[in-house]
Amino acid sequence: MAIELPPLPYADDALAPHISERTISFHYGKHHAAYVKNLNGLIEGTDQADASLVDIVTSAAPGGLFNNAAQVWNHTFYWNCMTPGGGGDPSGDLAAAIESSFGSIDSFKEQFKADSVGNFGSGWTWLVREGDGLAIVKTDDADTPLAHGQQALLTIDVWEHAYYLDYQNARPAYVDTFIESLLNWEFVAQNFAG
Ligand code: MN3
Repeated sequence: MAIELPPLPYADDALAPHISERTISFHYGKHHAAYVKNLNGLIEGTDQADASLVDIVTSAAPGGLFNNAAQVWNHTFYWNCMTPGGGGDPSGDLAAAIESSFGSIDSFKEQFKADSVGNFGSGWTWLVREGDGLAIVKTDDADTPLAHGQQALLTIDVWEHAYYLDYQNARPAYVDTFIESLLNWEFVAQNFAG
């Protein structure tokens, strides 16, 4: 059974003006779709043909199979980390865990922004569960916490294709907008509770 491109959790234009329909059409419709297509080409006729996406990501050696599988998983997770009318602050147990690990919600946001802006080249910045607490980690290229036994709670895609059409080289403005206007804290809370 082939790996499928999951539908977006909102309409193509739902994140505008922060992330335009044009960015979504390339990022989801071209980049994400291409990772799915490439992955299916790589597993077709192999003993991985019926494997789950998570099994492929966690078992693949470094290389094309891992890169395409991880990028499929990372992007699906990323789309869910945003929602129209997002932003604001977390609440409940998640808020308490963030305050415990980072001092305050604002400190978390500052560190997440600094790490996202400072992630050199193409990659991802994540909030993950680590031991009894939470941590911010950066990954390069297609790499993903899933491959390192860490539970992802939140991510931002900082590859240029995620923001170049809307923000050009102004990655800090994209990261600010992600945190202030798009971040889906409800999804983060579900992951935290799961
Ligand atoms: Mn991307």
